[in-house]
Amino acid sequence: MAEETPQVAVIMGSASDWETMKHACEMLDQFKVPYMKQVISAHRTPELMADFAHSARDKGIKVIIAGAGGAAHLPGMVAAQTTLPVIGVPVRSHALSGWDSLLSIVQMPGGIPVATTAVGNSGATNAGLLAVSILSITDGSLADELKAYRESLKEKVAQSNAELV
Ligand code: RP5
Repeated sequence: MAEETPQVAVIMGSASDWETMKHACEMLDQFKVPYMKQVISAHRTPELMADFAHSARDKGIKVIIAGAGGAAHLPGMVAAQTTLPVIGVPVRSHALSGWDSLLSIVQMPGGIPVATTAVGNSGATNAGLLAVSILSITDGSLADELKAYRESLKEKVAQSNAELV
């Protein structure tokens, strides 16, 4: 959806986060929400992170999804430099299975919020859905599509029950 102004920015601390963060992008693709994706590291490219955060709103971005692992400061540091909603996705780390990522993203001191999801792929999927949900506040057709998506989940449960026999 590169031809339209991105409404969501999906950023991640490393290319190694893509396997997780692609699940957020898949949801945005499914709902046809224009988005951009970029590797921006809080500790390797701090100036780029600051430029991105300061200019995001002026560029038309409405929601930022930020994924990172380990000492995962990207979501919090971006949130510190923008008033846009920031959704943090804790990426599963090798050393501590994502506990480090989760705790370093979720425990923001009062004043600078980061909406933190579950660790890993489910968290990234839900970050995409949460971004769609935020956009649906002012976009009725997205709200309808979200309703239809929920119905499809319901139908899958009914179908799986039918297959239990
Ligand atoms: C963080 O360190 C990234 O978000 C990634 O999850 C983790 C490991 O990065 P790489 O060493 O794979 O580049 O900055």
